[in-house]
Amino acid sequence: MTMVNAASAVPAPKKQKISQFRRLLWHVNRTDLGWVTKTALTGMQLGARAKRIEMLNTLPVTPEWSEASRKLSEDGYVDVTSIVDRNLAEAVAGVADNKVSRLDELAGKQQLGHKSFWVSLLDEDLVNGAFATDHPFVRYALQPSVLRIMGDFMHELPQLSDVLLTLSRPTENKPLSYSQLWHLDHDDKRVCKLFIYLTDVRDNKDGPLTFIPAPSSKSFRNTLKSHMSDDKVFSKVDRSAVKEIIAPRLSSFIVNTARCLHMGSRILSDRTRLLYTATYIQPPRMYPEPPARFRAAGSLSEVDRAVMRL
Ligand SMILES: O=C(O)CCC(=O)C(=O)O
Repeated sequence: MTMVNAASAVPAPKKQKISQFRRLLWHVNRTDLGWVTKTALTGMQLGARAKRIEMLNTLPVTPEWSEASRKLSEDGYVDVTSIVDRNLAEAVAGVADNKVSRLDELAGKQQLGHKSFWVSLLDEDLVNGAFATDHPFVRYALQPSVLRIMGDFMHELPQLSDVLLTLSRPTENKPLSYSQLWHLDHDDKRVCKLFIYLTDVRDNKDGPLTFIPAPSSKSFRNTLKSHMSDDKVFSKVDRSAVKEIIAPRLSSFIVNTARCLHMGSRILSDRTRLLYTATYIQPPRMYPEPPARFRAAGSLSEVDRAVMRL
């Protein structure tokens, strides 16, 4: 008698095979093998890359910014509080404070997604999901110092992917989830985030952004598991490697979140934490471009347009 395996008797539909292939590619791209994909994509757009290098070189440079870029490359993070434009940071904080003062009204309108401990407060500023380029959140992300520091690290003008305001609140006795667990960002192969604390982060009850510098995070680079518990992480890395960013309101820092294992928003008691985040990647993007996140308003330089793909 011939036995036929039910699974092999019916051929898998073509579509299913494609999606399995995509899933596999997605996993592979998260590991160091993803550099093969990235290099191939970059190779197909060498002209665009040359132009982005040229544009990076038109930006001003100072010894302090070069040192910050060196630190970002070596350690995976750098404090830029003394480098960034304080007035722009104040403008970001002004927008954020206004949103928080209307929290109940805004939270009521929002459809809370899976990250119920994060309330996104900027929805009302978007038109078709896009920010105007003269919005303080966008202007902060376009500062020449930031573009230069990140660009020197990426060896070309970075691409601004998103800007975000998040209010983190206590999750009481719920198990830790999503960004409260240790993870690497896999938006692309090179991802850096620019943060501003918009409330004081005085101790660990305020849920500081917490990370492990790039050299000590190395052993997690090819881990397929996306979010990890403390136990899992500390079975491989000594706790002394951990950096908690305890810093006052308007502190600003850049973290290479693709290379530094990180987590945060573990808010305790009655605390809340307000955080600005701008996400940058090294182009060309590995995955299909999402819908436009920025819409032109006011005058824009060639560099600004290239950074936002406008
Ligand atoms: O809430 C936090 O501090 C973590 C943020 C985070 O994981 C991220 O922006 O990738």
